[in-house]
Parts: sequence; C-alpha cells; structure tokens
Amino acid sequence: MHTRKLLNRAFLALGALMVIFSLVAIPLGGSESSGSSSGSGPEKAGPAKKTNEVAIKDFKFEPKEVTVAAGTKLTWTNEDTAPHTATASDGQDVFTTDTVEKGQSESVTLEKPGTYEYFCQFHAYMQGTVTVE
Ligand SMILES: [Cu+2]
Repeated sequence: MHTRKLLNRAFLALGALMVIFSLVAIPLGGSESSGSSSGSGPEKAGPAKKTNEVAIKDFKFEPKEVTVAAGTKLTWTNEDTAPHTATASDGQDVFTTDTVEKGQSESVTLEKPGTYEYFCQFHAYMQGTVTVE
C-alpha cells in the first residue's frame, strides 16, 4: 500500500509549499490580504542571530536579538519613516547611535563581551539585545 504514503507525502509537500508561499507573499504583498487564519502566529523568538546588521522596521528591531564577535561593527538601518536610535539600556555611555533617520544607517563597535539590552530613545517600547562574544 504505497499509494496512501505517497498521498500523505504529497499533502505534506503541499503544506510546506503553502507555508513558504505565505512567508514570501507577506513582504511582497504589503497590505494584509484576506489570508488564511491558520497561520502559526508572529515570528518565533529563535536563538540570537549571528549578524551585525539590524533593520529597524515597523517600530521593531529585526532581528531583535543578535550575537556579534567583540570588535565587530554593528549597524542599524532604519527602514521606517520615523527616526530611531539604538541606545543601551544601561546608558548612552555604554553605547548609542546618533538618531537614525529614515533610510539611514548608524553603527557602533562593541569591544567588551557581554549581553547588552538596548532600546529606542524615541520609542522606549522598542527593545533589542546584542550579545558580544
Ligand atoms: Cu524608535
């Protein structure tokens, strides 16, 4: 009875395709379409990403948590129309960017290993974490 197994496979593949499709469709589509309500909710909080590029988008740091090697230049790029900053929660003397205007980028270089929480000075609810290794 291989047919049944094959059918199951086909359904699984179809499901995977639809998931990929919906992931791709969201950034392209812009506005919310009448999409299915069976989505698996907002993005999961995975482990911190190893990247030195953080986008600021829809009043969120994306990815919210990043890990960089000590001495790496870390860059925030503002994809919103509102200005933002990335400022250490422990104070500007730990680190802060200048105001990052729409379409602009600002960078800091963190030398000391540790975990740094940061936020936006204009929108304190915008928060992120940098882990320096
Ligand atoms: Cu902001």
